[in-house]
Amino acid sequence: MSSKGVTPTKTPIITRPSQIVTIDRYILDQEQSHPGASGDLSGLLYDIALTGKMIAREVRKAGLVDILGQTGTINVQGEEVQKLDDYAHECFIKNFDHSGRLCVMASEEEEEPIPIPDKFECGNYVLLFDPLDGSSNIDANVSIGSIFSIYRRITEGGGGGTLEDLLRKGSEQVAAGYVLYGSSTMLVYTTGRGQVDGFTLDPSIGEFLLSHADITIPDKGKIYSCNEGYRNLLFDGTRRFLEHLQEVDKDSGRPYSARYIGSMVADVHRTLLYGGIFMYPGTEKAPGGKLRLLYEANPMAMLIEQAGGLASTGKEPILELQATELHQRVPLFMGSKQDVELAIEFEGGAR
Ligand code: P6P
Repeated sequence: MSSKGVTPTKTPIITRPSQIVTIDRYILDQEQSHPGASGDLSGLLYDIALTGKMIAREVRKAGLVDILGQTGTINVQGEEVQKLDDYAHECFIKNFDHSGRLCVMASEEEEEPIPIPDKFECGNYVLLFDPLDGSSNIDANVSIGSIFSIYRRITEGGGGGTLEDLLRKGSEQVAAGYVLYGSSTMLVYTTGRGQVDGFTLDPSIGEFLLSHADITIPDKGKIYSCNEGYRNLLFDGTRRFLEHLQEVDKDSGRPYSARYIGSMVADVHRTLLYGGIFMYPGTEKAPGGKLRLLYEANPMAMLIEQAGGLASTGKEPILELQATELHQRVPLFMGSKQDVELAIEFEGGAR
């Protein structure tokens, strides 16, 4: 039984709407179903859509203009910053810093919190974002994405927000989602209430149109997604879980297929639609894993669980972790409920 109280059939349940619904219309309808809504969250979601369109425009022409290649700078993760990374990072900041809806921001690309400039009003929300995840794939024309996570502020006083507003539990998110720059540009987001919806950009009119209403992840999949190059660095439980998925057993649908793009937004998007499990486990070299709790794990975990799946560190629910550092990393297993529950059994030594 998924978290929505229904047991999805084996094929992904993607309700393709018959009528044309723009994201602006959809956001407005959602707001009207919340009596007393201030409209601030709607405004933030409109700005996410705008930011996604601006970044999509540059990504689409990346191969044609000198926007490829390195900037020669290194980000807080010690990774080479790509020019498109820079552009995407600036897009988020410039589109949100004057909205009057945020009290503070944080970017996966920047060490410290990003304050709202004194000349602008502060608001009641907090935005964390990974401006262009998977950017090492840019030059290979592989799908990449932007990830966002929104909380209500917890500090009082109306002025600028603090680290306290940023270091949160994923379960406190009020909205989360991603923009996938793939064969088409898609915006997928949730504001909770068991609803995840996908919008596809029609570049000819510059509108995100509802294309995947009420996405529900299958209870069990047949795909696993993991970088098996690290097999010899994996802990025993993880290695045995992979071996279990690779055994031949028709009744339980094994062996699973392996799919790994190496771009989290693309791998999670496929998992959301087709089911199965995406995992970036801890290894002997990096026991805490690689992916960041606040910018990647929490928003993706909210989406997966709102679509009826499960997201775990292998030992505990990702959404229940209290963040203690802005860029902390976390091992993660997320996807179809049955597949993640099985992974947890192996991680915990029960199998
Ligand atoms: P690896 C991309 O660099 C990223 O942050 C995620 O998008 C992706 O899932 C992961 O790292 C890939 O890491 O170690 O498999 O190359």
